Amino acid sequence: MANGLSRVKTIARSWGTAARNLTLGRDDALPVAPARPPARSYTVDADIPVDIGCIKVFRAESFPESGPSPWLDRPDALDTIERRVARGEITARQAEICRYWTEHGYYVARGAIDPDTIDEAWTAYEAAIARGDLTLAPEKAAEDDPHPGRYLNPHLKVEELDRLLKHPVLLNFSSLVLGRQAIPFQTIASHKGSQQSEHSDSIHMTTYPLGYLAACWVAMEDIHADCGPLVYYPGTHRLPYLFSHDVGISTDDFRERGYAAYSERYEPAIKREIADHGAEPQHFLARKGDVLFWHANLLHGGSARNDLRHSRKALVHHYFAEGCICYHDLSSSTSAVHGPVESLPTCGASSPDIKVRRKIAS
Ligand SMILES: O=C(O)CCC(=O)C(=O)O
Ligand SMILES: [Fe+2]
Repeated sequence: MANGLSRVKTIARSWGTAARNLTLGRDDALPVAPARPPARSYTVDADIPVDIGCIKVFRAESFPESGPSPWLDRPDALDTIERRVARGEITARQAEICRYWTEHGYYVARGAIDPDTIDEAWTAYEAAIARGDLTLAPEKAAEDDPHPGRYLNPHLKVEELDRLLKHPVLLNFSSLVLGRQAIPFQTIASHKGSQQSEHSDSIHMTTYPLGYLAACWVAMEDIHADCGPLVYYPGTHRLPYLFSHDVGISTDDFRERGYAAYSERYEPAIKREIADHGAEPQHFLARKGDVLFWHANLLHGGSARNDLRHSRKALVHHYFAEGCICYHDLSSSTSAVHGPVESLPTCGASSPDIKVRRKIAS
């Protein structure tokens, strides 16, 4: 019995590691469709201009503190919303959503995607798996776990998923709350709950200036309370951003120990933040086609799967905004959205008028 239990624990642990490794920059710990070469400009729209080619270490502490913050994060957000409605730039309904976002850092759009689109996308995903175009790792939470693991960026292989990532409702919403054009970056498809520890996506997908990431979770079926729904903590987007440096993960630590360092230092720090601020969890109990959008810094994770038999079919999308440097703080690397490392411009080449940024950590 003890043996059986420890085997289950080992499986759960290694599965948990795999889940955490589903980080969102260049990592390849989980099955992933090969990335297409993107065509992003390197122009950075920041109060303190920075030349991407001059950055040596892509970590938060390498960048100056600089705005502009996304419009809904600014102290005058509510006034700006009113002015924009008065000028007819946004509707009264959009204004209501924006006020909600400013205060809570998320928004639930019920029935945002019609059931036929959902079914078409999921059927195409399953067909690609059945054809062997995508191979999912088992990521078993226990020996009798019937569902396969997550898959990173299936939209690169399945056209219907690519269409869903670029669905106007999702893109328009993300652009509205970011205040800049949203750039589709990534999809993660899952058959089951991730049980991923609470985190802010900003340690996995960081932007300079900060805050220019939006995520959404699309329910691809009705979500059962015992399947390990997405858990999120309203209002936590207003807490300070927490990066590797802040929790004592050095670049060497991450290079040598990878996500062991993350689970030792970052995950407990986030749990402490949640406890210290008395943040209350909410669970996304959804109907097929419902979508939860969240802010770059909203704390969230995958809750416990109380009943392993229940699936939890979902697609998570992440969108960056135009005019940012996008990087992976943990591994100190640029995001795949900027293309291959070799193709990054040299210092001074992309923005001839910006020679060096203020203070570059080496
Ligand atoms: O689906 C989940 O349980 C968590 C997903 C997540 O945190 C993410 O993709 O950012
Ligand atoms: Fe996340």
